[in-house]
Amino acid sequence: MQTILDCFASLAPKIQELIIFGETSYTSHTNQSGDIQLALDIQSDVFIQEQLSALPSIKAIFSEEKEDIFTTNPNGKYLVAYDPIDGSSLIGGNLSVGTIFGIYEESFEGKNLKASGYILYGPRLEMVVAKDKDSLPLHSRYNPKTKKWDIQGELTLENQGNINATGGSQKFWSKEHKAMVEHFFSLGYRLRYSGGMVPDLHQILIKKGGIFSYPSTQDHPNGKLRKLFEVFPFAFVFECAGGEAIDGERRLLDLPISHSHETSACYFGSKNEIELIKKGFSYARK
Ligand code: FDP
Repeated sequence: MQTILDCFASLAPKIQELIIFGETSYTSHTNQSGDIQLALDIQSDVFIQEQLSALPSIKAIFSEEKEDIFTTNPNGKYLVAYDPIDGSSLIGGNLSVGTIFGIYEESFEGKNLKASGYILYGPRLEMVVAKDKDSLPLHSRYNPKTKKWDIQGELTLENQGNINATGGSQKFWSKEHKAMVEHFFSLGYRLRYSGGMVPDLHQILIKKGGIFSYPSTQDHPNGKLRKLFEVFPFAFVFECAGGEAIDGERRLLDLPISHSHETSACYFGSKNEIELIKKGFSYARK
C-alpha cells in the first residue's frame, strides 16, 4: 500500500510540470463521461498508468480517461482508480486542479476502499492521504527547493462550519435543493465554489467544516461526479476526518456500483450539516 502512496507522491511534481509546461489545448476526443479531453488529461493518464503498472502490488487500474478496467498484474492485491486531472476545464482560467485516487481490494466497491487521497495543484503543491479508517487524513506540502514533502498536520472536521459549496446548473436544480442552499445561506454560510472538486473539498477540510453538494439535477439525474475516482475517495477522506458523506440519505461508501463510470449525487460535510440534509432528505433525490 505504502509503495502506491509513494508513487503518487513522486508523480505529483511531474504532473505539476505537465500542467505548467505541457499542452493544455482541447483534443477532438471525449471520455466516457462525454467531457472533451485536454491533451493534458491524456498525457497525465498515460503517465500515471506507466508508473502504477510497474508496481507488482497492483492488480488493475481504472481512470476517468479509460473505457474499461485495465489489468496490470493478475497476482497483485490492489485495484487503483484515479482521476488524473480533476477539474481540467478550469485550467484555461489558471485555477487550481487536482488528482484524486482510491485504493481498493478485491473489487472496485466503496466498501472495499482501503485508502484514498488527492493531490492539489495550486499556488502550492499539496497532498492529502487517508490511509485507514482509524486515523486522520495527513496533509503534506511539497518543497520544490528540497524536493521533499513536509507534513503539515492531520485534518479534522469540527461539527459545523460556514462554507456552502454546491455544483451544477442552477436552472436544473430541484426546488428542494434551492431551498436547502438558501437555508444554509440564511444561517450565515458563505459561498465558496471554484468548480474544482479537489480545491472545493480541500477548502472545507482546511477550514474544518462546511458542506459541499453535487445533487441530482434535471440534466444529471444521478449527479455528475463519478463514484470510483471522485465520490468514494473523497467520502473516505471526509469520514476519516470526522465528517460524513451521503447521497442525500445513504452513506456513499455503502452504495452498490453497477458500472465503472457510474455517478452519484453527493454531499460531503461536517456532522451538523449532513444531519440537516438527512432531515430534509426528500428534496435531494429525483
Ligand atoms: P470538471 O468538469 O471541470 O472536470 O468532475 C469534474 C468536475 O469538474 C469537478 O471537479 C467539479 O466539482 C464539477 O465537475 C463541477 O461541475 P459543475 O461545473 O457542473 O458545477
